[in-house]
Amino acid sequence: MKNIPMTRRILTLLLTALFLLLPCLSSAEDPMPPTTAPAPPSSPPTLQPCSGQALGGKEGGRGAVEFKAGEIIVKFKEGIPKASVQSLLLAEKAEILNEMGQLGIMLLSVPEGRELEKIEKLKRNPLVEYAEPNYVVQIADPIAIEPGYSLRALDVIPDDPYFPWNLSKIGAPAAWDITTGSEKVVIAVIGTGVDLEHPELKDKIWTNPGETGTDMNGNDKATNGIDDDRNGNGFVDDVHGWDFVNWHGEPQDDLWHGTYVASVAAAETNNAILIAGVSWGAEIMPVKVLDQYGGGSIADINGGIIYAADNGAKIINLSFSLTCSNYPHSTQNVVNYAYSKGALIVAGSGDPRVNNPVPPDAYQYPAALEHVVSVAATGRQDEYPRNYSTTYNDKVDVAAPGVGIWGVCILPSCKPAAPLVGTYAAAAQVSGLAALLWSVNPHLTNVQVTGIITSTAVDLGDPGWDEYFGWGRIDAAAAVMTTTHYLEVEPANVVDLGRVCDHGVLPLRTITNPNTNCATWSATAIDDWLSISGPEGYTPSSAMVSIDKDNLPNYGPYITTITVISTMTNYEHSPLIIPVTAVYTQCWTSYLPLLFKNYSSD
Ligand SMILES: [Ca+2]
Ligand SMILES: [Ca+2]
Ligand SMILES: [Ca+2]
Ligand SMILES: [Ca+2]
Repeated sequence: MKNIPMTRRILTLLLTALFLLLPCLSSAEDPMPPTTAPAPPSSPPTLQPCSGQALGGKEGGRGAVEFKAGEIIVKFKEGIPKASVQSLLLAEKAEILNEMGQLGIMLLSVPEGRELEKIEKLKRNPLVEYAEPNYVVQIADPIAIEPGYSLRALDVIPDDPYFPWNLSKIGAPAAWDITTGSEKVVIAVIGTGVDLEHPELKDKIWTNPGETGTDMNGNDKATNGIDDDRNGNGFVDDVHGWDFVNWHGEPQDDLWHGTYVASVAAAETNNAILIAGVSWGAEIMPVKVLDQYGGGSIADINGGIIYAADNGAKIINLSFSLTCSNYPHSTQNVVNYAYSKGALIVAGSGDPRVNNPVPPDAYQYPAALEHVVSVAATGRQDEYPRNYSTTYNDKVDVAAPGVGIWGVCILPSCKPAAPLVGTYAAAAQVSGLAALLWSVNPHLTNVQVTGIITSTAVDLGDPGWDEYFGWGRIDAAAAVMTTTHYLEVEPANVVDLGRVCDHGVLPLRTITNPNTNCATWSATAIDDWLSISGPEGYTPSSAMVSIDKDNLPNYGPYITTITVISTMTNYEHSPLIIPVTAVYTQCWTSYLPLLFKNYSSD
C-alpha cells in the first residue's frame, strides 16, 4: 500500500502542542536528531524460486523446507455443492483436517510425497479457486548487538531503566504528552505466543469477556471446558487468546520472539522495570502459531489472523515469513478478510536467514501481501542497515528503527532484555504507534491510520517513497499530533453528586478520559457551587468534580452542567456538555431519611 503524503504542518503543531502541555506534564521535549540517509541504489525486487521440499520431521521449520508433508490448502469456488466437493476429495484420497467456515479455506491431508502432484491436479479442476502447499514459516534468527551507548535518553517521562533509544528517535516522548495509549486498543501478536506471567506484560494481556465470569453451574468460564462466547467463537476457554500449535487457550511463549515483539510494542511502562513500550496502554492478544523452534505453517497463521480479527484486535502484528518466496493465496485471502473487518495488519519487510539465505530485495511473505503494512528497518543514524541485510523492495510502506532495539527476553541467555536487530522489531513499533493513533481517535479506519503513519513519516533516502524506507521512518509525535482528537469522557450522560449534607463530607466525583492525557482536554463548571480540579494524569486522565457548599444558597435540588472541551488544534466530538445533579439537605434529613420527613426543599 502506498499513500500520497499529506501537507506537512507538523513542526508548527508539535511546537504548539509542547507549549500547551507543559502545565500538566513534567516531561521535557525530546529533540529530534538530524536525519542522515544514504542515497540507496535502486534495483528490482528478486523473486526467490523454491524447489519443493516438504517438511516431515519434528524440527519445526528449521532449514530450507517449504511446506508441511502430507498437507495441502484448497479453496473451492463460491457455491460449489458440498456433494461435488466430497466426491472430488474422495477421488483424490484427501481428507479435511480443518475448515475455515467463513472463508471456505480447507486444510487437507493427502498422501505424503504427492502434495505437489495433488495441487497441480486440483488447480486444473474447474471447481477449485486455488490449491497450494501448507507453506512453512519461520521467525528470523536472533541477531543481538552490543549497545555500546547510554541506555537512557535525557529527560524522558518513563522511569524504566532500559529506555530504548529508538523511542526518542521516533518522537515517542512527545507523542506520550498527548496519549500513552488506551487499554481499549488491542494488538494481536501472532507468533510464538507471549509470556503470560512476565511482569512487563501480564497486566496487559487481553481478556476475552465471553470466557470471563461464572457459568450457570457456578464454574469459572475460563476453565469450564465450554466455548462460552455468544454463539460460540469456536475456541474452548480462550480467555487470553489461542495456541494453534497445541490447540488450547494458553498461548504461552516457549521461545522468546512473541514476548519480545509484544514488549517493544506495548510493554508496561513507567513501572521502573526493564523497558518502555510505544503504547503504554494497549492490550496484547497473544496468538500462538509458531512452535518452540519458531516454525509454523500458513494453515495455523491463517487461523490465527482470522481469530484476531474476529475477536476484536485492531492491530494484527505478524513477524515471520515464509521460508521461500512463494505467494500464499490463502493467507492473502485471510488478510483481506481481517482488513475488511477494519484491522491494520503489520509485518516486518523481512530478515536475513542463516539456513536459507534470500537476497535482501526478495519478497518475503506475508509482508509482501496486499493490505499488509510492510515495515523496513533503519539504523541509529536513519540509514539502511546494510550490515544486517534486512529486506527492502517495492512492497515496503514505511520504516522504523530496527538495529539494537531493546525488548524483553525470556531465554536464559538473554534475560532480562536484549538489543536485537530485525524488521520484526521495526514492525512492532508501527503496531504500537497505530495503537496510539486509535487512542487519540477510536473512530479512525485502518486506511486512515495507515495514511497518518505514512504521511507523517520522515522522508529518508531518495525524495518521496523509495524501496529502502517506503514513505520514511515513522514519527510518532507528528502522527499523534496530526490525528484529529475525538474527545470521549466517562460518565458522558450525567454526573450525579447525590445528597450534599450541610456538615458532612462533601461528595467528590471523577470524570475520566480513557483515551488521552490531561493536556488534551479541559473541564469547566458554569455555576460557582461546582469546582473542578484537573484534569491530571497520563492515559487514562481524569478531573475531580466537587462542591463549594458556600455557594449553595438554599436547601433543595440543583442541576447544572460541566463543559468538557478538547484543547487540541484539530478535534471532533467537542465540546461535551455533561449535566450535573445534586440535592442540598440538612444533615439530619440525609442521615435519618426513614424517620424524618424532609422539609428542607423549597
Ligand atoms: Ca470461546
Ligand atoms: Ca469456557
Ligand atoms: Ca517497563
Ligand atoms: Ca524517501
